Amino acid sequence: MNNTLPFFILALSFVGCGDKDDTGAYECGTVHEVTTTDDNSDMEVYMDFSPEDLTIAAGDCVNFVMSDTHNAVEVSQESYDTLDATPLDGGFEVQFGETLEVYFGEAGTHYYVCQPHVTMEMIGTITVQ
Ligand SMILES: [Cu+2]
Repeated sequence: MNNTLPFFILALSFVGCGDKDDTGAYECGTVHEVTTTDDNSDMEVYMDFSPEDLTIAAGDCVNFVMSDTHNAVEVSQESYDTLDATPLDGGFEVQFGETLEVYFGEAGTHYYVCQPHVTMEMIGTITVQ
């Protein structure tokens, strides 16, 4: 078992500017979860993040659990509004089949999309209060 890998993943995952503990890692307040499904028997469910819109407190984390056919890529509000999948510079990116905990340290709204399904309105928001 390679013990350094989880720390490597954590180091890559934080996009906010929050408090660091002694090890240099961010400490999450509440950890929320956003999931997707690969079961396309109900396309309404398949084409959605669950939950689609999430409100959290500053300092919380969101654990994105992406199934194999979806990703979650942060975009600008303009891209979100126009169903455009261009990644936001410095934004978070959760790859297909990846589980990634993302830290949100500051108030604001983050917009993200599933790139292959953005035109089917597979989009979501994280509102940090
Ligand atoms: Cu998708």
